[in-house]
Amino acid sequence: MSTDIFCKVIDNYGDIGVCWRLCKQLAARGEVVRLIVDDASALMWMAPVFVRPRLVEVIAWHDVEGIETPADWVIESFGCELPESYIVKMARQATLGKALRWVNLEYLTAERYAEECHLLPSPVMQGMGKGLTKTFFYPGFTPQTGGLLREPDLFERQAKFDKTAWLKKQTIEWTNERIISLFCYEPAALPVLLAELQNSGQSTLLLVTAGRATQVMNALQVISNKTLRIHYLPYLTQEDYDHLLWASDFNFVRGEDSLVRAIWAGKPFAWHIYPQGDDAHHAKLGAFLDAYLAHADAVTATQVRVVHQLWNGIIDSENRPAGHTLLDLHEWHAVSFMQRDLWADQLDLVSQLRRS
Ligand code: TRH
Repeated sequence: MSTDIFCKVIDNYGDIGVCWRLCKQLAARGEVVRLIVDDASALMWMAPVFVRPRLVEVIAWHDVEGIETPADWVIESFGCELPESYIVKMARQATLGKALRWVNLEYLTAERYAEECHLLPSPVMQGMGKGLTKTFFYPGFTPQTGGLLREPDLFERQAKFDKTAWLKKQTIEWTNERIISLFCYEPAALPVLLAELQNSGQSTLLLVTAGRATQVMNALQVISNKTLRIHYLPYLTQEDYDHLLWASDFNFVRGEDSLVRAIWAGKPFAWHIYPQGDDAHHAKLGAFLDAYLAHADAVTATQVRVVHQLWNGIIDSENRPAGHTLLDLHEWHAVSFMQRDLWADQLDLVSQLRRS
């Protein structure tokens, strides 16, 4: 089985992050995988050459002409639009009788339309690809969707994870404080969070990820004090980013891929959703919270919703309901734990893809 995955990097790391995870999981099944990407620079830290699975070949988008025969499976990620020359080759293969699967992998959402549109075929009626059929694949949180990316050995690795040893290897000094990881855009409520942490009765080690989270912290000129120690991280490999989530007691995540990884970590987390111009992300966030909090008690559900509204700038700190802090973790832990197990019972994305 061979697969070509096409990826265009819009901004940030989600597009290439998801595609790379998909590449790794297909390669781990013994399949031959090519990633055709317009900007592979993030792979330098996300997947340095020494940790790359050997079966994934990374091809620059402008070198796509060099591909003579399209793979058995062609995955167009997030509507990135395949190069015409490649579509011509797909059409030629199809006329020679090759059974070729063309899948458009969509963004993850808990909104209803993911169930409605998952696996809808879209026959190409004109142009170079006339006669071919593209199938829409929607990842999601219910059995009626394409599921979530999850490696078969994920929980086994998690159970063996040694937090102390990992922190030491990363040269992170840890004196048993609560650990919080921070991966975010520019959340309006960040100063509120930092003030809460600085004035809290509990010591915290804040691990700040490289890139925008570090920049926003630098702009605020935050300095460590007795209760809040701040440690700035370099860019981590995807494996080590997972380890960071497992080592932390609370995770701030953003975009879609780190959200899924935070779910699998089974710890409480707050999601900074990728903002869209027309506020379409408000409905997306609401749909996710409905799913995540489906089994939570009313008090915890309200608390988690308020935190997400604050963190995503939907309400501002002055207007937050009385008694709500950003980090009251007690019951939240149980919610994450239970929901992780429920979602882990569903078939993972790669298995669903191969059955589709
Ligand atoms: O970077 P993101 O904000 O990506 C976004 C979203 O996916 C958004 O929906 C999309 O439209 C936009 O990109 C273009 O967040 P996300 O999705 O969590 O991707 C981050 C990836 O980076 C994820 O695979 C984890 C990885 N990562 C590392 O490997 N090492 C690191 O040190 C960090 C901080 C992240």
